[in-house]
Amino acid sequence: MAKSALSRVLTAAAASLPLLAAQAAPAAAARATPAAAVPIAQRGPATAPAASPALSDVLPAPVQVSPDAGATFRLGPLTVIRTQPGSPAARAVGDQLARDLRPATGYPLPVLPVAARRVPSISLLLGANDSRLGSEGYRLSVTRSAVTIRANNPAGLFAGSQTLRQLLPVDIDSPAVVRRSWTVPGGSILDYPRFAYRGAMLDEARHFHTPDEIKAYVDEISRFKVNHLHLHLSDDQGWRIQIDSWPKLTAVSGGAGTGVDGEGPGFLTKAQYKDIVAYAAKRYVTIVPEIDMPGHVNAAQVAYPELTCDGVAPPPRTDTEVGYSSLCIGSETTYRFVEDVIRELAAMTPGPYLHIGGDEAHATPEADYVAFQQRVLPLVAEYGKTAYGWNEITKAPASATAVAQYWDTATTNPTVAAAVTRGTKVVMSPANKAYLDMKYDPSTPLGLDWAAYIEVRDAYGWDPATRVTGVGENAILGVEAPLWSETLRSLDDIEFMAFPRLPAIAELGWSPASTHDWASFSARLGAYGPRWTLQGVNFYPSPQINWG
Ligand code: IFG
Repeated sequence: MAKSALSRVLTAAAASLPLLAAQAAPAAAARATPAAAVPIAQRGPATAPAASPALSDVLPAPVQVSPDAGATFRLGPLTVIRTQPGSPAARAVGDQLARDLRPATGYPLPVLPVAARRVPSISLLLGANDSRLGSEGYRLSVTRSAVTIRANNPAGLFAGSQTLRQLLPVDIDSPAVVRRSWTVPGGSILDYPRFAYRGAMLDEARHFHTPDEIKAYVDEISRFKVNHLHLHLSDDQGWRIQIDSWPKLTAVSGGAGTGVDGEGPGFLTKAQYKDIVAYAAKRYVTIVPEIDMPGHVNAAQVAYPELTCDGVAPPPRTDTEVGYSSLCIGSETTYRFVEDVIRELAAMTPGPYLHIGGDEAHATPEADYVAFQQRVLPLVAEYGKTAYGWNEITKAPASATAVAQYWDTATTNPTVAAAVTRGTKVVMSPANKAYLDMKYDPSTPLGLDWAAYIEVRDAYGWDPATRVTGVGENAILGVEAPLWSETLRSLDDIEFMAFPRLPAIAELGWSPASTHDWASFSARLGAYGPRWTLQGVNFYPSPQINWG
């Protein structure tokens, strides 16, 4: 290679080195005891380098994998990450990939719009012009000299880069340099999602998870191609998002003493929310905010008694009861409040969905509930968003243009099935399959058990398209794994309940039904475990899995 080309690569490499220190990992900042990068020598007995992954060792399972054993790619100190010329979004994906690969390899991995010939390169290119890929799919090809990810959109490049990370040896997830060969198995992968919506949910109301904890969770869920994070921002125990026109919502119900057992204080300022939205967007995760109503509103009514029918503020609640609160359906103050909240939430949310809750409105008479939804669901559309609510909203005809989140444990629900015939789309979150706050088994120290005990195999062992009578593949927008926080207090607690079950839900949302196979999934999950260990993720080592 011409000296000038080599010197250009090395110069770019040298320029990129300061970046190494610039990235403060949110997880480290979020943990009670920062999980600093432990130098190799102090990490205890060196384990033999784990076997390098096979091309099919990917979570979620790709659509099509074609190994070529003779075409192993070796990542080296001269490797360059090349991105689609003229695409800042592709460049951003390349920069993120470089940040993810530099700590363990110690390589500069410069990100350039071009790569000189014969320099080993990882290329992230657009213009795949392949309709099968849709907006999130990709083609990955690995030869001895190059790794190439092609997609129609940058989201596909990000998805492909998450696959690539899993094709490198487990040590790639070490926060400190590991001296070893960095191989990628040869061959090609064609991949794209089954469902458009693959979501996770954090309950900010029962316990306020900080921005750093939320960002750490975004990092972790995006590795499994989860592309939505639903934030449950209000409930009986707390209000967790700044609303300028109703400032006491956070001043009174976001402060000290709020949350379950009074241990969940805090709220997101608009600046923090905006920062989380931007952080998530870089990982192709769309934030979905939820304000739960007309039930689950005690915290709002503590702050604003005028939101009750008798004008008397209820006492703050720090217990875990549900179904006792209701907005005053006949009062115009209620609808001024609702519209103000929807307007401000829509203005700070680039994503298409506003979740307006709708669950467990046991203190709202049925006719009032429907009347409320008939007024409020269209309001969401007026502010340019698609209304999203728990499946009870399907009692209201206005839900025909909304998304219903199915959390029922039953396999039949005539109201939802009827709504589907009117055009309602469904996100599947059956509480006895997808609720990550359910205990794994009776011995699990955290979580609840009202819906079911959910071990990994239970979370994996269902098909969203056949789970509910009358709710078939075409009605399903996707899946979501809610994590309620009544019993959670830290990022470690979030991780213990989310992993390893979240990858199961992620695979149900991304992979073709034809690849659904417990033996394959559990083997791939077992091989993934050591990556969580290296990252310091506090996952539950389920006895159902042979951990690598
Ligand atoms: N049901 C409630 C949640 C939460 C949950 C805990 C929904 C839609 C039980 N509503 O799930 O607020 O308390 O598992």
